[in-house]
Amino acid sequence: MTISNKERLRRFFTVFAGEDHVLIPINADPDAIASAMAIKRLLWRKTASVTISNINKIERPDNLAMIRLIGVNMIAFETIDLERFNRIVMVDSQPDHNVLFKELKPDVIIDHHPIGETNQASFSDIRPKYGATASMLVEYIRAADIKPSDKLATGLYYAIKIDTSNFEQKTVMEDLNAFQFVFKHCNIALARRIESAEMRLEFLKFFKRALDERLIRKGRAFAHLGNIVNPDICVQIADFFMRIESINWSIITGIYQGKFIIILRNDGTRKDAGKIAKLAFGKLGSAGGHKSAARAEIPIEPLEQITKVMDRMKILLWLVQHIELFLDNNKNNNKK
Ligand SMILES: [Mn+2]
Repeated sequence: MTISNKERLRRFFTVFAGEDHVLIPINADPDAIASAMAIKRLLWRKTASVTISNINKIERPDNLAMIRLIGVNMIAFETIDLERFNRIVMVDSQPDHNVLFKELKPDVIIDHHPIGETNQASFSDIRPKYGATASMLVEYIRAADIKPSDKLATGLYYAIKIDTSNFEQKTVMEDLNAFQFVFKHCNIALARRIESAEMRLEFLKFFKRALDERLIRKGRAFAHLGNIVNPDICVQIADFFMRIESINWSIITGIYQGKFIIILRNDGTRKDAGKIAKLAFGKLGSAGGHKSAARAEIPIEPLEQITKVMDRMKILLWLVQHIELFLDNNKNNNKK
């Protein structure tokens, strides 16, 4: 039994009355943020107030840029007085996704994750085949004959791109249709700015360290960043070295939450980063990946038996010696 988008929208609206104060608690990522914005737009002038509240601390640079550039107003969940609200709308999540959500009794759930425990929401629209909740919300916006503002459209555009990994992951025709619609209304310059905001100011000192302390041997770039604030920085620096024409491998490490993080990248020609990571580090910790990108994580404790983990130069030299065995081996095998 399928229902039309107009009928869905009608049922959604029946949940709300003019005096309602609506709370949208989200686990803030682009899909949840854009979906919450769409709900706010749908309920504009239909309820007394709509408040978006993030349960998580937002750290990813692109998410921060999205919030700032699109102008999303969000209130941290811990400062929210739940008594003030008589309606709860959950988007891109279900109550069993989070302990904080479990306490809430949502009146509306709109989500694309697999259907969890039976929920008591008076309106529930869960379509797991969709790549993004934002695509579902685009259908509501269209059914309501709303022309989205360029900021809302840009948010939805970015959400669909992120959740489908540029349509490389789970995507249905409906996602493409939704994308095509928001594309017409979005501000591409704004979207580009959000997408390119991958760096945080405090990352720059790690770039400096990587450039100062890098080792380059046989077209392979190595750098150890020491204690890092976020493993993303290793990924960014590894990708950065791969942009140098003469570099064909880049292996960047750092220490994060008691683990030695190793990020491997290569130029994708007759190389297998995932295999190298498993061979070199699989016995010491966890390792895996694809042909051109891989990652390994080794607990610090066993590593301390092998080398001086806190001595940046020592651990870098250990890493280079250790992995070169496998890299050189792999090279010879491929030549045969
Ligand atoms: Mn999502």
